[in-house]
Amino acid sequence: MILMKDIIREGHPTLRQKATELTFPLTAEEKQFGEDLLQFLINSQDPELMEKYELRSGIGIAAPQVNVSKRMFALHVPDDKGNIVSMVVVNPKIVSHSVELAYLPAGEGCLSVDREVPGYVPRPQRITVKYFDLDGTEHKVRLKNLPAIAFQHELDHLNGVMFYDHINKENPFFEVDNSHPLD
Ligand code: K1U
Ligand code: NI
Repeated sequence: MILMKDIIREGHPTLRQKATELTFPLTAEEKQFGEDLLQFLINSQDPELMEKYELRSGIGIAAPQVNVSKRMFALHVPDDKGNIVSMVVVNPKIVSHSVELAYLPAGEGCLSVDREVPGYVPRPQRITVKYFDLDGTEHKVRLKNLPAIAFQHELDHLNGVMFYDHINKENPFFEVDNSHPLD
């Protein structure tokens, strides 16, 4: 079971590395690790388990955050209708994205960052992605709004990018062209 003590924090070099692709079939350990990533998110969103294990709530977690530099992450995030988008993602690619950008008005947080970093993180509002699941089946899906933002936040972790790299240094609340807040 993944706990907060297993999550590395900013300053750790793994968070700045480009993670390596996985090869299929995955090993039993790699599959179990993917399931553990998703279970962490489910546990972290359960008020009782969150308190019992002192978890910070998360909608995504990437393998490098657990010091595993492989291209895998999990999402467990509500869409606009309140349906949960729950997936373990291996070797993801964004195949296309909207010109329109969206940002969370309260900014982004990160399980690897133990401080508030104010500012907007504008990202494409809609993305079409390809990825493999733990069984090696390829998927092509469209995501928008919060699931799209979360997917991009986690994909950034696989490329050594932190959310605050996207914040305008001079004016953290600068509204770039084509961008609007998500409600
Ligand atoms: O990758 C991480 O560190 C987790 C992070 C991912 C994230 C994606 C997109 C925007 C912000 C953050 C989090 O999950 S922080 C917690 C969070 O945003 C949240 C938790 C529970 C409910 C709603 C949001
Ligand atoms: Ni993060």
